[in-house]
Amino acid sequence: AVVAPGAVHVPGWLSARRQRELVDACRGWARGPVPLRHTVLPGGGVMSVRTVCVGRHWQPYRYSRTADDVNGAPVAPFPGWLVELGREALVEAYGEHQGYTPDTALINFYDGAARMGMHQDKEERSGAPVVSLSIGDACVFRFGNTQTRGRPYTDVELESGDLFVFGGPSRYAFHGVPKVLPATADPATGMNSGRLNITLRETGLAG
Ligand code: MD5
Ligand code: FE
Repeated sequence: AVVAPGAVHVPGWLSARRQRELVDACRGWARGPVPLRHTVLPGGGVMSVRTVCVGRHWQPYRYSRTADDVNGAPVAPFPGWLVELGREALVEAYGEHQGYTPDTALINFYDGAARMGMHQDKEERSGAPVVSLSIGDACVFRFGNTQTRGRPYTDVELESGDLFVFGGPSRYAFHGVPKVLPATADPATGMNSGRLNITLRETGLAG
């Protein structure tokens, strides 16, 4: 479903097997070289979501090669199979992969109480689309506008296996996750509880 120009939601895109493989890969990255952690914002706020990065490390509000705000370690390399997965996602959403070459995955773990406030993703030096994959508990995803974090916005329920691609005019829309719907995960996906979200990005950061 095209939710807005460039914003495409594909329910149930990931097979159960692929969801399990992604959960396993994310659990591996969560063990190191940089541990899963609650990001601390410059004002002292602590995000309720726990995040680990692959390829490049995101810290408020820039990308780096090393996790300077965690343990200083270089982040895990971005695997070729995730580039291929990103290209498959673009073909599904837009009919062509557009040369998409993501270099970073941000992996967010939401427990039942975790939320993400309305924000824009502006640290990437590339206007390439962001690919979002959801596994585990369903959530309410709030897709907004490019001008303000308030209305108008559209609430979309994202379920395990869903693909969402944000490109074109939707790339810089405000968005957030106001609510996780607890106990909606199918354990067959590898997530017994909580929500896993994987986003693929081209950061444009050299090296
Ligand atoms: C999530 N993560 O469900 C979301 C999915 C984040 C984040 O927001 O920054 O880690 S990414 C949704 C997204 C990305 C880029 C642009 C737009 C939405 N958009 O323009 O709506 O954990
Ligand atoms: Fe975001």
